[in-house]
Amino acid sequence: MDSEVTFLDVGAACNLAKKCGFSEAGLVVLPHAEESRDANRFTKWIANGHAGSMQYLSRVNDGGDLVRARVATPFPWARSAIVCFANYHCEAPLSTATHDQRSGWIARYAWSSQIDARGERRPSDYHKVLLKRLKSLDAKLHEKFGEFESRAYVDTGPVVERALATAAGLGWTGKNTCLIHPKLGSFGFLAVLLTSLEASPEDKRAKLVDRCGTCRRCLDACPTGALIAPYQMDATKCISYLTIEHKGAIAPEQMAGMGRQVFGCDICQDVCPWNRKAPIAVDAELHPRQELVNPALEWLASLDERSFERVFNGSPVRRAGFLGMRRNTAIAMGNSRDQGFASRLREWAESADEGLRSAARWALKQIRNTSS
Ligand code: B12
Ligand code: SF4
Ligand code: SF4
Repeated sequence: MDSEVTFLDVGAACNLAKKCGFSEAGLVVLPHAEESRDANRFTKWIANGHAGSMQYLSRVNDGGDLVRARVATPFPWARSAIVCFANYHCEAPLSTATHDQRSGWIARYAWSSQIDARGERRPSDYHKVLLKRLKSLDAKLHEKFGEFESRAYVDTGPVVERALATAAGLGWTGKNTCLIHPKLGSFGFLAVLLTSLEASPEDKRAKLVDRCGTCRRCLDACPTGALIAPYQMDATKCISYLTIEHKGAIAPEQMAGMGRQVFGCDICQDVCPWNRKAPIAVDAELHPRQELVNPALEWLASLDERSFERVFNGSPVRRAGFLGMRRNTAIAMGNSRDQGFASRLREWAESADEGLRSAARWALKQIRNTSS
């Protein structure tokens, strides 16, 4: 233990985070200056029903407080947070670039892969990849500071990561609600290490100002109206929610807007000028799989449960589930208006699964309406 070091300082924290494989990092003293504002925004978002069926977001403690609204509620010992950013931008085309409606779109963040111990390329999942990096950062800090309390989270912890990232000076919240780093853009994952270490007060970074200006490309491009106002999303309308989080049948009025997105959605980031010059990530553990870029709908439809497991085991795509992906594929087929999908859809229209059945029946109707 280094007895000279009493405070965690931003330079040291960021350097260590970069050594552990992150593209960028910031440090925030807790509670931070804008915690009450952010807690109010989160509370209002939940009260408006914008979280839909994602019940884990609206969990309350015995005192009735929303667990996620303030870091101090679940983690009263937390004095600082190191917020890390891992770039996942890559060379592949944008979702908005293709006009081939017979191909689907899987969100860029889910393309990742790495070479396994046997030398084979296998799907990777950012949750696991980045948690390992956060744990190594945690271990390095323990070497330096000795005993202290800490928790490492990538996506799944009870914290609003984008609020912490903004407070840590990593970027600003765009009108599409994404955290935008001024140099790296928004195709980046966030990972948070909460610690009981006091952070040096003079290390507080100046918060980055909003650089969206008069732009509103994301609001105009969102096909389902999920961005209900600048900086505000109703997740129940977002294609990412519908294709990944929402289980079962999707309302017919929502299916047309989903276009060809079969897992997640990148539209409001693909149109964002801040992603145009963003550097390409070189990350062996998050290497894009070409077969997931503009995948043919017919290929996705042809996967049976076993081959689905082979292709997606270890990948974030597995979260949607086999039948969920079939449901999403059926909707994309309907939106393609391509007659060639009719026989596959007729088969699915008799499925025992309500989500798939209703999607396939809706899709057949779209195709029939086009041909009549
Ligand atoms: C639930 C969730 C979703 C939901 C809801 C998304 C949402 N906008 O709230 C759904 C399923 C739709 C979703 C989609 C996606 N998600 Co998501 N998601 C989460 C999760 C688990 C919680 C988010 C949350 O608490 N939302 C509630 C709202 C209130 O909070 P927020 O939007 O995160 O926070 C900011 C804004 O709301 C803003 N705000 C609110 N009101 C106002 C008003 C004004 C004036 C201003 C300026 C700001 C403002 O303040 C908050 C802080 O700055 C986080 C991980 C985590 N633990 O935080 C990942 C996370 C936000 N998701 C992530 C990703 C990658 C995605 C997708 C890109 C995946 C995809 N390609 O399909 C899309 C992006 C869609 C989008 N435009 O946001 C990343 C975001 C990285 C980044 N650079 O921003 C996160 C951080 C996961 C991670 N660890 O990397 N996600
Ligand atoms: S991810 Fe897609 S559906 Fe969701 S807000 Fe962005 S453009 Fe709209
Ligand atoms: S598209 Fe424009 S308004 Fe939307 S987040 Fe990017 S810069 Fe901001």
